[in-house]
Amino acid sequence: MRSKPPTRTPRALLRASAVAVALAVTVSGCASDTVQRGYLPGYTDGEVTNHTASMTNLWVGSWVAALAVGVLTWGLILWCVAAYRKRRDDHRLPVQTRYHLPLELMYTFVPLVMVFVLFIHTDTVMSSVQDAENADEADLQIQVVGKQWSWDFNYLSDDVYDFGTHEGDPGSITAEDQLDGAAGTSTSFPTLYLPVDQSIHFTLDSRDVIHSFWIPAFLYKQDMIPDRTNQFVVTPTREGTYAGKCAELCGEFHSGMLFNVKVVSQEEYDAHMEELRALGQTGALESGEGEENSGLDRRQSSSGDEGGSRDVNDGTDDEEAGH
Ligand SMILES: [Cu+2]
Repeated sequence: MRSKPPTRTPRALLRASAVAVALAVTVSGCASDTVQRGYLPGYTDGEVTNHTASMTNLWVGSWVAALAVGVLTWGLILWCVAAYRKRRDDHRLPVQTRYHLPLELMYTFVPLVMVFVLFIHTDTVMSSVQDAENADEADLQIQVVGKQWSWDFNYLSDDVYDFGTHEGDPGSITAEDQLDGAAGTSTSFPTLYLPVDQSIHFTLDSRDVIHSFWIPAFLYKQDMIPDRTNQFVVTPTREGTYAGKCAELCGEFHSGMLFNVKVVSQEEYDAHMEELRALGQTGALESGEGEENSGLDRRQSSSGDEGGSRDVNDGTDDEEAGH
């Protein structure tokens, strides 16, 4: 390195950056769908909800902006290291820059502008998701109640409800377990039905501790807090079955607090509502805390005796057969 003329290094750097830029352009041009989505979950045949596109754009845009700032910063650092390195016959202290007002103003305002731009974009997407003004005009009102360690679904617009029961040790296989519908298999999880292309206003509550309602494919999660109701509005746009889970460490069996989401046609959704009505699950489960709560009683009784949980497994098996 030392023997090379000093102009070589900047030129080499320039060439390296040119190659990097060319590579980036090539890679982004033929990047797979997964890469273009910034590795977020998604499908090639359509967006999962009316929000997933804007969320993906926000995510990818933030990374591109961060990368651009990073490349510029790393480039300047490397350039300084190379261009202003100590030469063999140079024994003087370099120029020391202090109290340089324009530079310090730049250091202050450039990050402020960057944070502000990120904030504006985040706020725009967040407000469109929470959509508090249009909550009442949504096609459907659904209340989800988190509990240790399962979920209750109140289909308020249809005046029916469904409930999940706590799986003792999800994923474990004991002698009592059967292969079909055994504890911890996906058929025993509660299933939330949503009609495709209908706007749904979710209200989220908790019976006991803080949970978090998360459907990874919807790219959104929100906390469920005791004595406080959170809400958001979403329109599922792609039929399919998706996984849902609790995203807040809520106790011993937090990892088993799972549910399924089925986005189905309006006819299938109506049929499922009729199934729940036929099971006598009309009205809504209370969402507050307390022993008198019907949902909690149900959960305790069904997790307490073997017959109760068998009934629930049968119920979910029927749903599976119906799809
Ligand atoms: Cu939880």
